[in-house]
Amino acid sequence: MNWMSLSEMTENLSIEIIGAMSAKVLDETREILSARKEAGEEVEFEEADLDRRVDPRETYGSVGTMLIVGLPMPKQTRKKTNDPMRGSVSVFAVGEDYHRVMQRETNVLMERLASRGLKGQVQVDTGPLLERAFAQAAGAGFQGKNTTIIHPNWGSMFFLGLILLEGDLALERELNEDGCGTCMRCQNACPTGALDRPYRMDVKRCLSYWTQAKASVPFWIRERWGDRIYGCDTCQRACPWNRERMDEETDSLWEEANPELLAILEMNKGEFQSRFLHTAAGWRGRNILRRNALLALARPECKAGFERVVPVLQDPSAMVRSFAAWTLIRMEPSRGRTLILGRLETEKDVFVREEWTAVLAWKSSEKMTDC
Ligand code: B12
Ligand code: SF4
Ligand code: SF4
Repeated sequence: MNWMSLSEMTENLSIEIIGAMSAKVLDETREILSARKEAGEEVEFEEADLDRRVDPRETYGSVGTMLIVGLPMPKQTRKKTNDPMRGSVSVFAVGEDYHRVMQRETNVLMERLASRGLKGQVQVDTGPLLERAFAQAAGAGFQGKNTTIIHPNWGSMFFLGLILLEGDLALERELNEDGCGTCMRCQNACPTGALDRPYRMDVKRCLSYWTQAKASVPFWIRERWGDRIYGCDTCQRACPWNRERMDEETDSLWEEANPELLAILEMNKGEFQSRFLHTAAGWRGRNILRRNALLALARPECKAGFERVVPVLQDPSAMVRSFAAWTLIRMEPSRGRTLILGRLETEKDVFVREEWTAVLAWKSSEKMTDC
């Protein structure tokens, strides 16, 4: 089968086959991963076994050919509202969860491939293989300085999936050249310095990571949180390759992408399920999104919400309760401090007491420290 007949197999689907290569181990990438591991730069969402991340046969057995599929993210207006009481959900997490869309579409593709006698398996996001590294190796795009894979038609606004076929079809695509040149827009736009070194990301400085992490969020990260509810698009919005995908006039997903912060904070389990469970923003659970709403509300311009945050000091979740002090003090420093000092006397949970005490002692720092 040649490249032409292969790419026709996604007719009438939203996915496209954007790269292909004979299966191989990515030795250079393994070295990079090993150096990151030694430097303690890994995070909990990453596969710990390095061989499984760079060797397709470690997990998927007999693999001869790797196809890279791309699914474009929804095109939408990202014209921000001036309303400070609304937050932002990243483009990748609005609409139907991409894992589901990709699964549905790749199932159809797999059936079509099977009708030509080809057998294989699919990986989308949650598998061990490093999708961006294979996408680059297979010529599906180039890796930008913000570390995303950039495709000539979609910029970086697309999801990746891998199809691991038995048998070597000897399909190779030309490697895409680096398309960044002297540009540094993403690096300059990143609010936390996570892209200080081009083509590398310091994950523990990345706000997208912190919107998903369950650990306590460092104060200097909280200060740079902005209005984020889930994910971060800043280094992608800054990228000239994404200009077209960001300029649409209509947006059916606007409400979902710009939710009212207090509504997220106050949502019950049923509301969480109907609002988020079908999206990619739901997997960390309701309280992580409520915590993120607290961090997004922690700005003086949100002080109209002060009275509605006060009851959260008695929330059943100690984690959520612990963050409410930060929000109230950032909204209205003097009123917030007096309130928290009073509540400290009756708060029983040691973890919450420690968090509130640290917030009371906190002084604004411009310095970005290690996490
Ligand atoms: C864990 C994870 C995250 C983590 C950590 C990401 C990271 N950099 O490590 C967090 C939560 C932060 C995250 C954020 C995002 N993610 Co994510 N994430 C993943 C996941 C599950 C694994 C990635 C991983 O293990 N990374 C580890 C590092 C080592 O990989 P890497 O950054 O690609 O590293 C390469 C280069 O940076 C470079 N490099 C790294 N260190 C060094 C050091 C030296 C010396 C050198 C020379 C080079 C170098 O070489 C590496 C190999 O090519 C993948 C899916 C998958 N299974 O692969 C999705 C994935 C990468 N994420 C994706 C998306 C969409 C995002 C977000 C855009 C979501 C958002 N809007 O918030 C952001 C991206 C922000 C950004 N600028 O990259 C897409 C990327 C699509 C694309 N077009 O590129 C993927 C592929 C999911 C998918 N199936 O579509 N993600
Ligand atoms: S996703 Fe946000 S915080 Fe992370 S590297 Fe990009 S701009 Fe920086
Ligand atoms: S903003 Fe510029 S440097 Fe960053 S990924 Fe895009 S083209 Fe490359």
